Amino acid sequence: MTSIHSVEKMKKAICDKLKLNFGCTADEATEGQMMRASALVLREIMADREIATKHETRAKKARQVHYLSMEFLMGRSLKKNAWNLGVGEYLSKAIEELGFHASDVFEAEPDAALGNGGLGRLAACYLDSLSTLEIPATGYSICYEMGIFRQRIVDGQQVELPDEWKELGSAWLLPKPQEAEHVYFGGTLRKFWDNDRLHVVNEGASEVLAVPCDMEIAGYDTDHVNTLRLWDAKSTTPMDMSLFSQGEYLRAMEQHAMVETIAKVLYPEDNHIEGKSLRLKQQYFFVSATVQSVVRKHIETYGTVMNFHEKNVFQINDTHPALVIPELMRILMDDAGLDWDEAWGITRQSVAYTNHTVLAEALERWPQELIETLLPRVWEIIVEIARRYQDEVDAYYQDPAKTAEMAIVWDGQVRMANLCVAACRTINGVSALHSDILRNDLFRYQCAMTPEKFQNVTNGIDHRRWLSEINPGLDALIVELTKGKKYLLYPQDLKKLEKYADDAAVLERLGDVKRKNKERLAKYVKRDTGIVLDTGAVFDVQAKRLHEYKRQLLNVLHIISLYHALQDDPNMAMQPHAFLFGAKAAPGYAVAKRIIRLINSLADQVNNDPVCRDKLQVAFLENYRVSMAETLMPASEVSQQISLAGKEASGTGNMKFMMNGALTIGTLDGANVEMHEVLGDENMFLFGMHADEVARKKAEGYMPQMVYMHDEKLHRVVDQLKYGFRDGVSYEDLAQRLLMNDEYMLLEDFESYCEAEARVVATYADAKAWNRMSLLNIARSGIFAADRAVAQYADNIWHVPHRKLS
Ligand code: 26W
Repeated sequence: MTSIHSVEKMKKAICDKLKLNFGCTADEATEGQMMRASALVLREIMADREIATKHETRAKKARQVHYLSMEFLMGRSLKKNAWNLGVGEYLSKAIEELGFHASDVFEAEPDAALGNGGLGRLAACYLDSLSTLEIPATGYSICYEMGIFRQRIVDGQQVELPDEWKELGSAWLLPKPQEAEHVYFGGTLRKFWDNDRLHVVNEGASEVLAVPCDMEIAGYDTDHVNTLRLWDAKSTTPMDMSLFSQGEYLRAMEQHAMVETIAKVLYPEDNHIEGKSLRLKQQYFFVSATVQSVVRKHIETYGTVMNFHEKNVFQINDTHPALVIPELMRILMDDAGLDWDEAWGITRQSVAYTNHTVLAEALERWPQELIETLLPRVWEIIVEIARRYQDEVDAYYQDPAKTAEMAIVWDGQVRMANLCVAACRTINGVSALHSDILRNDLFRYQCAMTPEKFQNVTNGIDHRRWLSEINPGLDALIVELTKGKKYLLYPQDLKKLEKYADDAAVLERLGDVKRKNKERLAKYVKRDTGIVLDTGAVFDVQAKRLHEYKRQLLNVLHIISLYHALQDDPNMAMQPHAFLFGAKAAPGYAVAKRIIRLINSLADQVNNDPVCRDKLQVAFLENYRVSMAETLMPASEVSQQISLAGKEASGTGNMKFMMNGALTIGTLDGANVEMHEVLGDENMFLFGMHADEVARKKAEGYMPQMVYMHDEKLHRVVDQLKYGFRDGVSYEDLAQRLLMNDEYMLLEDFESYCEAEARVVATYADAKAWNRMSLLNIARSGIFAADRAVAQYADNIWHVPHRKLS
């Protein structure tokens, strides 16, 4: 292995890769080629360490974690990997000395956007901590050819474009065809008894080859390197030319195309099920390949499956990989020859389930016929699990209503969450409030039967990426004030900042860091949207998926009210205020798309009305994604976390903003509750109903029209939606939605939200007070590090040892 621990050595290593892989010198290389060559240099170190880590795990017979997720929203890796490997400086300097701008080369890397939002980004952050905590772990997912769509705004509306990331992004992938697995769909079951054992054979099934493409995951300050294994789908039969001669060329082509659609594209629905058979195929495809490969390796090491649960644990990221339960049963019974009770004993100890949403429309249910025809053996096993569980429930409650509610198969549907709760060793929510809702509401009857299975692990974020890497100015200040880099491995060290809460010089420097970051963002926004942001304005940001429960529309209603105030009194003194939005809507979610268009109509109005000059700005940032968040978070001053209480499982953007010194305006929802616990009323801007009040109000019969009639300001704002703005588009549909139904109770929380916004602005007027709050937010954000969350999973759920960070 070539050493790269100096600029000269790094330059040589890069040039060698350029020569070997692209047949060019640095002078002739493109930025993309530089990026790929740099990636290859880093991979050479990681590959050695990955092999060493595997050998060690095997030699120690260590228990392993298998993290199954339909989504890993990795973003870019070049800077991050260099940073984790401790060669960030050498790499940047080498690139510069070879005649490039390091930032241009880093930015040439496409985001690996194999995820929608929170759940996918969480999985990516956890991979970093799993390696850093030296836990033997592997992530498993699908090697989608296209990740989440690229968003363009055309005439104010969202247009989706394909995200072809692999051209450059595949620099991180190592295909391993020798470790391919076969996955079968359809067919018919033939059963026979032989040697006192029931044999099940699936005949006439169609076969798909699952080829692993591995990505190395380096931890920080450790040689431990884990793997993210992404399965690609390939046809097993080479194109059958005999069919061609029989005039069946097209059929042969179709077969190929059908198989390879499995890994074509990530489904862009977030928090909403579509029930498409291709999605079920994707789920079974990656789950079956994963279980087969894990069991195969287990048998290679131990020669038996009887101790499988002692050496392996599957963590499933929401219910999307829930088929791991019947698939493991199938393999243990049909391939390894165990009987039902033996297989069940192993399976139920091997799988743990994390729930990430309580929205009814996001809870997966599959039509029975779909599973029955696509996965006949898996279907039989699900039916048997369901039957046995139903017997238990009947015996416990003797109440048909509860049996119906808790059933796994009911009314022609398979309910994946109920399957997971019945089969898994633990069930956990992702914030204190969310886990309470699981225990006391969504799964209350199951929880009464097995309370010990229900846990909480509040989410966390990779603070090395989301603070140190993306906010070098703040990192430098922290390193200086806390006297070292200890916080990188021990985030609670951020607490040391608290003693500077009243140090005027420090607070001013904190303000300077923010100002520079705002200037950097303003440049980006100008390049991207043409809008010239006033860097003296307060940067008030809502960046997350577009969903009604997240209430971007509430933010809009408030902005319209400010606009009205300015129209009534053009001379009104006002703190300049820039409202920034970033959000993708699921392509089929019409209301979400209307809200995007509304934001753009409002932006067009406000940004072109002289009354708003130097006072009010609105910008919708196109194509919100991980790499944009990396520029956005350090520059944000106000973080909008305004979901209806009880709906946002945790939120993780809220943590990223806080860590970068933004102050939160938010409801007591998800992890905002824990945030409030450490910050108190005085360091964040709370508003709105609490979850229990929401429930009570809904039960009493909430009438949005009454609120509308009694609040003049709100009345005018809602009417404005009907008239629309200068582009002539009416938003009467959205107004009607609020007045007739208002499922997420925007009107009820409007007044309280406006008051909280007023408090934000009043506080901002006092720069010192603001920076003090900002400093305390950073100082107390350590609990939201992913290292803490992953250590809790390791201690309380997986029972695996890990590196102790202190
Ligand atoms: C089947 C369609 C579908 C796709 C994705 C349903 C549900 C999902 C995800 C579970 C949605 C999601 O990303 N949930 C978010 O998970 C984050 C990580 O735990 C939480 O912080 C967010 O609050 C939650 O909305």
